[in-house]
Amino acid sequence: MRYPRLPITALAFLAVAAAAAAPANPVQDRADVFLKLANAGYQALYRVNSEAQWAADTDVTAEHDAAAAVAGKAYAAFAGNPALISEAKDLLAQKERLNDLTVRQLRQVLLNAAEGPMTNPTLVEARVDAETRQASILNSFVFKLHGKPVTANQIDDALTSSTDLAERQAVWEASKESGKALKPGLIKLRDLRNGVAQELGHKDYFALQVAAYGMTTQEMVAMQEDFMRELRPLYLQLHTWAKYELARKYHQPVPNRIPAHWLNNRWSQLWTGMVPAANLDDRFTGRSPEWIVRTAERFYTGMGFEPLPPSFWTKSDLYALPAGDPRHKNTHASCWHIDLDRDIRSLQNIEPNEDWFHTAHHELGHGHYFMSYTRPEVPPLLRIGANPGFHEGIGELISLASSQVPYLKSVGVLPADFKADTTAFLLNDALGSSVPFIFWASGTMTHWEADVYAGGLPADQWNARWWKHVRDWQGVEPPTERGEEWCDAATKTHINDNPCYYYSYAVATVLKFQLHDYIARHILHQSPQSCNYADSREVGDWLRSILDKGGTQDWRTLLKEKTGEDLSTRAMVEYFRPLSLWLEEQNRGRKIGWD
Ligand code: X8Z
Ligand code: ZN
Repeated sequence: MRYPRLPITALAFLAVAAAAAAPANPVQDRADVFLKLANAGYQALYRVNSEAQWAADTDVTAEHDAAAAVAGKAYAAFAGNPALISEAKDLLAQKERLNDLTVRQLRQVLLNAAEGPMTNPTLVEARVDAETRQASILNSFVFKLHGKPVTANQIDDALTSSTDLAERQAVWEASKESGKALKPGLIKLRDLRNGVAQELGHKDYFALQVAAYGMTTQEMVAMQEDFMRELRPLYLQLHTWAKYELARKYHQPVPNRIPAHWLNNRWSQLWTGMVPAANLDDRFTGRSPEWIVRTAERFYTGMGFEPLPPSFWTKSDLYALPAGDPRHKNTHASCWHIDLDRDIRSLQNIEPNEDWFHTAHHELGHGHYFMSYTRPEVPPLLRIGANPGFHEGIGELISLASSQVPYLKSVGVLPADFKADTTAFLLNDALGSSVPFIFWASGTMTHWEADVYAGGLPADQWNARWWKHVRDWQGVEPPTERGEEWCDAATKTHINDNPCYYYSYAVATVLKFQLHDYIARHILHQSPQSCNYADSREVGDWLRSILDKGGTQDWRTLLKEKTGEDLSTRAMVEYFRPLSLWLEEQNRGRKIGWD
């Protein structure tokens, strides 16, 4: 196979033209010329690649897979071109003569190149093929329960509603079948991903991903452990409360760790549905999936965000397929900036329930982030979040805002005369959206992927290590022993298609409380536990002043400038302080924790 090469002649021509202008700063001018070409080529090939990946993710067929692989290689041929790499390196070696925006773009050129460095085309080709194959298995996997096909939504619905522990265990076990099918591809991909990262001097793929934060693996893991240390007292109280509550519900003795199939989420990442006084699922019955996503969009436009373009509504793939539909698509949710311009699409499987209500708000957060930084001042290479956690955090913030009682009343999810039990809502919020989530994201997911990618953990220890992390960090255990014939980590979408990224969701969770705290106290002058941003232009303006920067500023500086703080769990701990006091009262006399 031959790859298209960067048109070196064009580069040389532009360089000569720039030199002829007798510039005052020839290095800056050379960089300007280079980046003009690099941005244009990047945007063009990014679009071609996204279109092909979109088709493959929303309709798994051999033809779409083949096209996705070809497009992935064409993109790498440009983004990982050796001429591009050496020019970016050469210019960065003279970075004191370049402005900050230029340096940031050149660094991004190298980060993009490291995903498919064409200094080693055989390796890149093997990676693209293996990624395509893995996505195809993931996106077309058919779960079976008692021998019959079930959708991921049906699995989640059964775990939300069934009170029969034997049935819950059968459903939970059915949800783990995909891991077996995905393990061989993941073993291959671990080596290929590490290989591409090492080609440009990164230690491994985990190190390449955390480089987007300007951090090392050790720094990122330490930061995640700090989050958990600071939130541990609250988590232990919640864990204790939850296991007593679940033991009562299922008429079982109180366990030390919580059996995974007692919780409603397949990975124990969110502990939803445990607080009847704050359970909203019935409130969505009879609503249409379209209402969910239109209501989410209203939240953003009400704050003065420009509406998503008409093509969002015609080109997105937002709704669940019925069981047995011949089309297969990814069962998770995502939002895509197809052309780094105004072609923005979301892939979801929306059904009218609380989970999808929050997910729709989350996804549109990505969409409005894309819209905000798509402007001439932000070059295509920097049409990214301040860091990946910022991108995840905006949707999480709006998801938090959309779960507050005054807002739910304003959109009719709750009746106007609804008397909220504030403790129940706070408890539901902690369990269902934030606190156990940190121990899953910062604990299990981050540590397992660091072990696998940075630590080179042998594949015959993957499942044992997975459950060690689940037991140690989350205080959860499997219903029965899980041997190495399983690969329970691989049942999580991101382990396959968004590797070494999940700590970004923990960053997003911590960040959402910081942003929310600032908005509630300094813009709205309301209580963080009960405030309503709906229709506030002032909140919208403040948020847009963060989002419209894209990747043009250092994330730490931006956060400090906007909130006066460094990244910190302070706001999250304070938000739940009233709950901590309540939990200590409820748990008096109980054994706290699992050790
Ligand atoms: O994957 C997502 C989004 C897509 S970016 C729906 N989230 C994580 C997950 O579902 O595991 C949102 C929060 C956690
Ligand atoms: Zn997201």
